[in-house]
Amino acid sequence: MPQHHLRCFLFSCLTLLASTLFAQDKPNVIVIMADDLGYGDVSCYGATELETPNIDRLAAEGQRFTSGYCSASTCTPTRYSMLTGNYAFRAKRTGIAPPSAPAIIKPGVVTVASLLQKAGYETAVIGKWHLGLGKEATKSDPGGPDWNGELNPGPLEIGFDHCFLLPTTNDRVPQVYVEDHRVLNLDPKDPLWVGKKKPSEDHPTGITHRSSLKMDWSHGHNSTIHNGISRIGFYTGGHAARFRDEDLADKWVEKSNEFMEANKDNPFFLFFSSHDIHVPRIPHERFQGKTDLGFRGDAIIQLDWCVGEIMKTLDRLKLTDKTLVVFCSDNGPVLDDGYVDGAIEKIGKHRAGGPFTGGKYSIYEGGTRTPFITRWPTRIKPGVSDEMVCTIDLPSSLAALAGQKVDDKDCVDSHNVIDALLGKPGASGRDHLVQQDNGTTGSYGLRMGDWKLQRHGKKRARNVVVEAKLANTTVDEFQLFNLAKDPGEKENVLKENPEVAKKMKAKLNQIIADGRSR
Ligand code: NG6
Ligand code: CA
Repeated sequence: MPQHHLRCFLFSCLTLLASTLFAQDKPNVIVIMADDLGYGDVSCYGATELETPNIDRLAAEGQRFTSGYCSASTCTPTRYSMLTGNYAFRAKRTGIAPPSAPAIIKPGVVTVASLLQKAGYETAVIGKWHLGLGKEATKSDPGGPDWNGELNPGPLEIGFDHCFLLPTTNDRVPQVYVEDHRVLNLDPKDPLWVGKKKPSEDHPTGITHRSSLKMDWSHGHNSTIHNGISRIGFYTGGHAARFRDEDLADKWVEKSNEFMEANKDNPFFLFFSSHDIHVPRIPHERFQGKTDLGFRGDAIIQLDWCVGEIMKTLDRLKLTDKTLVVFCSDNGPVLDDGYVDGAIEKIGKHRAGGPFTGGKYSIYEGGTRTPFITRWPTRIKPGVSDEMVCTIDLPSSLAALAGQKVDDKDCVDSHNVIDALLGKPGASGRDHLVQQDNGTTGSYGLRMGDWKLQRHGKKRARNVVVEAKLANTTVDEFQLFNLAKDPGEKENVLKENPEVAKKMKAKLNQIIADGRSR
């Protein structure tokens, strides 16, 4: 072999070796996203009426953030932003998705999953999706999910190698699992039909068969009945494919264990998308009655169990030291979200939003400030961080961790806060964050340092805590709060601080108008 060929050959070998070593150096990443879990719902964030030992252990071994946020106070927009790194208010139809919504994130859009996939990770989402499946509607085709055929596009078209899903959210039809592009266990002789209108005069619903329900509804949620619970939307067929609500958490853990085991020798990214503690709250029988808070509290215990099982699997596979775990929520708490499950009656001393006002659907802090924990034993020194971080920052931050460059045109609101997430001394989080609700009211929050500006599109604030209950109130269009002195956003100090208010109003307008904030 001529000498320069030999040199070339040796150089290629070294590069290959280096990239293999580097790939092994990349930590696994698990994002555990809870559903509707409030700041005060777990014991390491101050809950006293129940105990969450596994989530507490995660916090004790990692960083617990006191200013950890999701970007919206409902599910679909937070999940859209967590994956794409773009504020949901910039895109149409990113509000709560109906059962038959087409895929909201279009194929090829850069996501946290595609960035990590490009960095050599095996990627999976397991659990609740609620970001639509299937094609866009056209004149001749209604679009949306083809339940009996290919459910495409979906997660596999935006960077996930595998998915095992609850397609929407469990108070919406249908109660089936979707694995990759298909409904699991579907019998072609019993096709699945999903629609908005009652399929026949005698189709049993939550209205016609109310007395047969195992959990009554309080608003909405009165269409097709499955497993004794009436839902939003109608469906028929697909009986062999239907699951029991009680078994969801076990299934997410089972599938996650399979995925981690299969990928124990290569870097993986797992988005563990829990359905707990969203309604209908139907924890497995073994968790029912575990708390005095009713099924809402019991569902928190079930969520904590899931976290414990994932940690056990990491320990067993000797992956704990090689894995960054991020624990977060998709929006703040709600008590009655459509079913009569005792959440209000049994609340007692429990404060789901911790010291904050507002919850799900709200731009008060309680709507988006949620538990947020990072753990990676070999890299993160245990502690508590007051730095501001948000689920929308995961694409840029995790890309940086995996050595991937994020193009300027992508993830336009995702800040690289990886050093803050890893708890590095002196590292800062974001200096501003826009908080949105479901995106339908024109209401926004803007936090900058200790200041919080609220802009209420319709001068109505939803789900504000009054005497531990969540209620709607009428508010001024603009309000300003000093969170350092008044974390509960009780005293509007806008009149006393006109300059701060002016600056923040301008900043909010600018972030919206610029189309980007990174
Ligand atoms: C609301 C539902 C609520 C819940 C929410 C979505 C009614 C009256 N309310 O429209 O029960 O399903 O949508 O929650 O139907 S989320 O966490 O998935 O965003
Ligand atoms: Ca939610």
